[in-house]
Amino acid sequence: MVSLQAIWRHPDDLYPMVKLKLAARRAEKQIPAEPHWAFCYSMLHKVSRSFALVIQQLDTDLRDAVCIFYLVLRALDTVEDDTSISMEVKVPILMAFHRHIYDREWHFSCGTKDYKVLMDEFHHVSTAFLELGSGYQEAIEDITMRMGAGMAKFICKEVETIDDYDEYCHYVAGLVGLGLSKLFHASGKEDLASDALSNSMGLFLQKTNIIRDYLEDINEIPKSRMFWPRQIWSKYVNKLEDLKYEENSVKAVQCLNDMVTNALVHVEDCLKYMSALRDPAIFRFCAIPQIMAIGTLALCYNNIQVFRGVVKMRRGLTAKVIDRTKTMTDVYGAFYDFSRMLKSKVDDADPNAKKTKENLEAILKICRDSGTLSQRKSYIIQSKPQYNATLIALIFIILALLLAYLSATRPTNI
Ligand code: D61
Ligand code: MG
Repeated sequence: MVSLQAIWRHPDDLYPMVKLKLAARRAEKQIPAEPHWAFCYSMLHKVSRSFALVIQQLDTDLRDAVCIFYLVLRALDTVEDDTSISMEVKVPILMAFHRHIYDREWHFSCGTKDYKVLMDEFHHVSTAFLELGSGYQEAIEDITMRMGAGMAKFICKEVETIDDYDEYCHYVAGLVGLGLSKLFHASGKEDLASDALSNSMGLFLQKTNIIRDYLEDINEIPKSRMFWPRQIWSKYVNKLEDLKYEENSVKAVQCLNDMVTNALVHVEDCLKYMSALRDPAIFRFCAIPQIMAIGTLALCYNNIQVFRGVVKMRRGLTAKVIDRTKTMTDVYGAFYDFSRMLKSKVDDADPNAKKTKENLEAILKICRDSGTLSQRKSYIIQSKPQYNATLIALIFIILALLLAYLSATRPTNI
């Protein structure tokens, strides 16, 4: 639940949050009638972290393909992530997964909670997959095959170098970018984007996740999962887990800032990719997660909390991003705002300060050169709340309703 205090601090979050809540409720009600599609869409809402909402607003046939693409890869990832399956069992499943999606009889039980339901009832996903157009099916099969092989390779191998890190992120997220570009092209709505730009879209999102999820991944039971490359963390500590101990706070934050600086390299490609999109729904689908990522990086940079608990963007700020992202002007504006916020956090004593500032300057320049910055409403998070007329009116309406409700339910023992 959102607290009254949060609304009081950021009153202009309220309207986009209510709007988002209503849109989410509407989306959940629009579950199709056929049981396999009903299963797929209700599963999408349960297992996707934030992607369900953006997938839901695509047009019908592309939406079905992206929904199945998501569920197939989420199932593959559930196999990868289940640390209780032995290597001997896991590797052959990952390698053959692209063939299992054609087989309505196949299933493999693993994962927990909603993920377990997805795996146990996977036949609904295969049934829906078999109803997609062949262009969509081929793209999904190809990416599933390559991702499965890549995940298998990293089951027996640690992320040592920055090249390993880029390679692992290519398998689990860059390939999603390549697959989505193929699906967009197959829908007839977009030109085919280059593999390099599509890959960067995935790398930027995945690296942001890996940075933000340090603590969750290191504390994973029965075995911690480590994706931060040794080539980076070994400059600061002897063991990756040492970053979470209080005595290493200074080193931990420096290492974190190094990781953020590395992720920022992909922004230029991402902006290029998004600027070439034509369809408004596809554009929003791509742009919203990217803006959330740069916002998350701005929040994580120089922030020791990454090693202590969960660092996430405010729900209200997320709602605002979803509400305001419509055109490339909005994207340049958001990247500009969050990059400036990040730049203001750079301390000259940080070992990578110069590199970080260079990367940020390059992003700020692209945004400025777009010539569109003056047309937008700034995201820069106001330090003092502004109580406008709408809010005051709203408070009066709520008070009036409350009063009416109370007087109607009051016992009438006069
Ligand atoms: C445009 C729009 C969305 C895009 C894109 C371009 C390019 C790439 C991506 C989305 C993928 C970004 C993945 C970032 C989140 N990372 C994960 O979920 C990790 O799992 C990776 C393997 C499964 C990928 C499944 C996926 C994700 C998003 C999709 C999609 C498929 C299909 C369509 C649309 C979006 C991560 O998961 C666990 C966690 O986040 O805690 C992991 O295991 O590392
Ligand atoms: Mg995984």
